Amino acid sequence: MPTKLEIQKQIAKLGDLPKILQEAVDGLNDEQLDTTYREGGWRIRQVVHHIMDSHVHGYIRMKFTLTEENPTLKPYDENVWAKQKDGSENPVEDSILVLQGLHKRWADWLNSLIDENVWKRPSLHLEEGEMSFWDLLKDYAEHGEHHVKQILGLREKMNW
Ligand code: NI
Repeated sequence: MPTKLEIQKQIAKLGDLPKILQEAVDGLNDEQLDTTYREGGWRIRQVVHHIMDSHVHGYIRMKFTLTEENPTLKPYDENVWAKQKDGSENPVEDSILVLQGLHKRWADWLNSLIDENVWKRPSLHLEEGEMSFWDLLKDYAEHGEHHVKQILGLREKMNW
């Protein structure tokens, strides 16, 4: 099981995501936002909306894992979600606004958990198998960072 410090580090990373995401897209125009981060990949705009789609699930999944016994985590088809109008055409600010509120609640909630045993609580992910409450935190903290790196990588490559 992780140390208190490791847990605090991941919660802090989760809490910082909206800010670093906002910085990553700062100053990009619509044409730039509609550029794919790699050939055949999602456009930057879709990546931002995908983070929101994913992290709304993440928050709910962690809530269920804490409040129910070994819940099955409902999967969703992220590519289909990324093709929906709101996930592919809306301003990125729509999702960043949600993420600002969501991640504040998420990090505040996780910081309020005192019982160390909560981090071992299990859930069932249909593709990944058993996942603990700690696995979920780590995965979502790293997930946001991973996509921010894709955006920053494109900006560097394009010299934006
Ligand atoms: Ni993703």
